[in-house]
Amino acid sequence: MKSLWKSGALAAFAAVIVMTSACGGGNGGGGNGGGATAPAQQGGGGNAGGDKVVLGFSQVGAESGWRTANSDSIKESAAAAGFELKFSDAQQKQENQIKAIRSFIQQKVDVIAFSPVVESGWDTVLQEAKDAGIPVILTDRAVDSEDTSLYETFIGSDFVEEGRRAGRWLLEQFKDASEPVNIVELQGTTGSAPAIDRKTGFEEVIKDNANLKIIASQSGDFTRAKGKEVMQSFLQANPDIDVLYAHNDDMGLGAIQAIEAAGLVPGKDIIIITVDAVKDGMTAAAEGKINFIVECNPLLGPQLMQAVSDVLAGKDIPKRIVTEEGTFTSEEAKAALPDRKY
Ligand code: GYE
Repeated sequence: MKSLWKSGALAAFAAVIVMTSACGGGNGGGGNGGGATAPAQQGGGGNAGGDKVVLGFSQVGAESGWRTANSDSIKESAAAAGFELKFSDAQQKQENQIKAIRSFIQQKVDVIAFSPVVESGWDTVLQEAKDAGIPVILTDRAVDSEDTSLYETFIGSDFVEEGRRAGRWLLEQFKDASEPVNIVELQGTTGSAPAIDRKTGFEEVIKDNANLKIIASQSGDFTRAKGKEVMQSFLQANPDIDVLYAHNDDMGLGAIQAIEAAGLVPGKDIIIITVDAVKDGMTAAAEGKINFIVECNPLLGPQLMQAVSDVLAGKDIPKRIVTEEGTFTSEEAKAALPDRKY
């Protein structure tokens, strides 16, 4: 099955090599520059002759600042690589992603890439892509399919490690605590890889100190509005919250509004840890409202385009490509903010 699509896509790939080298760029080239405006989406299917590589991409949605930066990176990098991008927004619904993937299969795109909103339930549609001879690349979020031959590679962060980073910082902050530290947790989208893994990694580390207790944990669906709403209910039910761990900046920013509305000072009365490190999160950290941010890099476009090229060229690529990232305290956020691209 593999060799079928590999040979079929070879001519298109040769064209790409010429185009990228003519631009003098390669994929890391000027894709994600700060003030650059996102290029217009490549249009619908004028390339039936196969002169360009056609990439179908099914995005999760537009739920957060991270997602916006991720979508921009993919659009910019596809344009820089000379690919025709068919971009589809699933509005956080798995059924929409499945529809989009089926439509890409029908359109006979060269490669399908997607960021799966949740981990489970992909085997059937992935098998359909495989049967059609179309390679699939996962970006950002993982699937739990046992048959890993259903996709070429998974490019994205190590979410368990992100959770551990959040936990390690907290453990260190409260290493001398002799009283219970009450933690509330805003989880990401239920069933999504980052929500599952960020919880797992965090819990794994904080269990070393029996005083660190998660007293409430609920999904805020990775959005600001839900983060605010759930934090309001946390505050009503629990008079004594010491720490908020939010699985992304946006939920943390929504929660900050709820904390301020309750007459409390975010970052002081309640210690706040988030994940992502997008501009709005970093700004809140620089202001001292968020105490610690674990970085999750959304700029996956260049790596994705490279993987598309490699797969079509028949190269063996690693089954897992992990994004490198760090962490920021308030002070570090202040220093990093002026150069932040997203
Ligand atoms: O952290 C969150 C977004 O899957 C890593 O999704 C991504 C997460 C990110 O909505 O802000």
